[in-house]
Amino acid sequence: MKEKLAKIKSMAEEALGSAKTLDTLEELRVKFLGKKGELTAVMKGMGALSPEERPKIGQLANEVRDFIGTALDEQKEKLLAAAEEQRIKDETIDVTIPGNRPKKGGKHPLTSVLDDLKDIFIGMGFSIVDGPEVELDYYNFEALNIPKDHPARDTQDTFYINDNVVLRTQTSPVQVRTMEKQKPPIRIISPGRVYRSDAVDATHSPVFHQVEGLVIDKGITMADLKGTLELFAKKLYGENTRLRFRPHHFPFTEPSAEVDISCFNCGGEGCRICKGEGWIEILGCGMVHPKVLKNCGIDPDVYSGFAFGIGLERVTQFRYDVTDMRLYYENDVRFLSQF
Ligand code: 2U9
Repeated sequence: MKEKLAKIKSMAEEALGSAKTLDTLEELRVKFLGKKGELTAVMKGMGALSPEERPKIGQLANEVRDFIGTALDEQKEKLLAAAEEQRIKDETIDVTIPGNRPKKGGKHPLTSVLDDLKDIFIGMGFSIVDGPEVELDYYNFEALNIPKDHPARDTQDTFYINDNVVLRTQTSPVQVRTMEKQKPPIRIISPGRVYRSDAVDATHSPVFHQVEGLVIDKGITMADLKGTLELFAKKLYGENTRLRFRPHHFPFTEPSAEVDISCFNCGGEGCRICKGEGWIEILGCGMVHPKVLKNCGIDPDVYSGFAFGIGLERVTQFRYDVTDMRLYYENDVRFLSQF
């Protein structure tokens, strides 16, 4: 039995010394010290020993059990220490490696041009006014002298929420609401989203953006309209820009005009950008119709005013040479990162 115990001790010593994981250590504990382990088997056999031998072998067995227990603890400590050392090594930070540069965001081209437009008009004393995109038929059409049978009112052109409510087709209702609330002088621009029932292609979108302007005061004439728009165009497209007013018709202005700028690319010679015309149409405008003033509670015998409407997508197209409107809305970073 002595030999058996000595063998268990030397086997355990060797096996524990070479154990590489905590799982292996646990297996060895069960193998040597467990209920069905080798040492227990020896102790169970002690009943067959003589009374003189029993305490000696008993003491020896205890010594072997303590030895194995201590060896298990020591090996466990060693493994834990080695694991900790490895972890610290793995977590070492190389502070000399360059960091990951975060990608910088930027303004959407429409936002960028809108910000420029706002700056220009704020510089001329205009305020910026917001309003609802879901609008009453009255503010979008009726108050603006757009008659019941006007094609713009057709469901083919306008999104109807119900008989009296539409998605605004222009930002003009914002001006109507302002005139109802505020006495002249009024000098405002109303930028924002507008909706028309158009199919998507390179030049149409059911959602686009307008910047409309309105000036109302005593003695406002078409000279004020021309002067204001000329200053605006020169600031946006350069000092050499010339304007051309062509007669037009809008129900809410009289007289009305469409405005072209001399081509900023060729100066009027004719090129790809102006399609050989030398002129580029950028906005519509006119003197506010007396009926519209009256509808908004302003006496047309005392006050007069002018209004204009600018398509933001169109102005941006000429600023950045964007040839397809869809690019504005697809959020492709390859497009957006160019601005
Ligand atoms: C009130 C009175 C008059 C706003 C105006 C235009 C001319 C115009 C177009 C520009 C390109 C629409 O986005 S577009 O297709 N707009 O030509 N807009 S005058 O006239 C008003 C507005 C409000 C009370």
